[in-house]
Amino acid sequence: MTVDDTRVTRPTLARCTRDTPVAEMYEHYRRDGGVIVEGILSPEDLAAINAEIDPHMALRAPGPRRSADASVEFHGAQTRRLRDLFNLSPTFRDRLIADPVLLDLVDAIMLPWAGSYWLTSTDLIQIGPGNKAQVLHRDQEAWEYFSDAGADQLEVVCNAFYALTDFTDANGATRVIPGSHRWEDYSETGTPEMTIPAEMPAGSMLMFSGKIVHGGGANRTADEERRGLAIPFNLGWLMPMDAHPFMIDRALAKTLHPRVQRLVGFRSHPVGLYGTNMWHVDYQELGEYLGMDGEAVGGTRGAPGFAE
Ligand SMILES: O=C(O)CCC(=O)C(=O)O
Ligand SMILES: [Fe+2]
Repeated sequence: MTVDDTRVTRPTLARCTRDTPVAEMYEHYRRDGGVIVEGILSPEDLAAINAEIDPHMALRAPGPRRSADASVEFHGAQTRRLRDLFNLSPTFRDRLIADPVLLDLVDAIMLPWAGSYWLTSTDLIQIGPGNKAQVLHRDQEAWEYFSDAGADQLEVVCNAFYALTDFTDANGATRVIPGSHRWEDYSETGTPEMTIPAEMPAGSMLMFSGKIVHGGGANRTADEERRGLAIPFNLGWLMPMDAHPFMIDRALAKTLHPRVQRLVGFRSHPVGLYGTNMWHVDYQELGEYLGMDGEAVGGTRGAPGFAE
């Protein structure tokens, strides 16, 4: 398969299913800056996650809560957000985040650039009726330097955005500008007219690049809540947002899949410097030091088949 390297904006995003080969998903992602994977969650897992989240969401007021929260334009005045999914949802921590289809796709995106990657955060974003469209942005702006560096540099962050309810144009489906990862000038974030809604049925996932312009859509319905789950991943040598090693109890971490343990800081990160680990204890692999069962897995720079 060859990569279409034109700078022409495509008016749409490709749709795959969880049976589509990951290499093909990745090709779509590279060309358009994002790809939709329909039905990545089973109906059972979707229902279980929603049921686990419901009681916590019911207690959460809309709008920013703390001084450290983003501005109201970014957070959303009628938007409820919940972080800390590892403690709130067993189905999230044991199934959604440990899904090899998800992690193989993130490997394809991130490993050409670093030996490992972190889970940046878990962000449940429930957009309520009347919420205005979110300000258009690129997620990599969180690591300021990269936006000045422009398009021709590495992938800093990719965002796996799960629809936990149906995403429609009317209820606030994420808006994206396909192809905006290839723009010359990253100070440009386009206009709302250039965006398309990532409409998708509940249980689907939109994987999009930190370089693509996007934002939550306006919820123009009278009574529909749009529930999404953002789980971004950033390169191993950049700082993540959520302080997971301080949020997840060590006993709980022991129950996680080894691939997931590393995402949240309970395993070392292999790097290219003569086989050295980063995030270790006196040269000992962190998982070993902490008594995590099983082998540290994955994390080879330039996963086979996905080299540039
Ligand atoms: O809620 C959405 O659809 C997008 C949210 C988003 O892009 C963000 O908060 O960074
Ligand atoms: Fe975003």
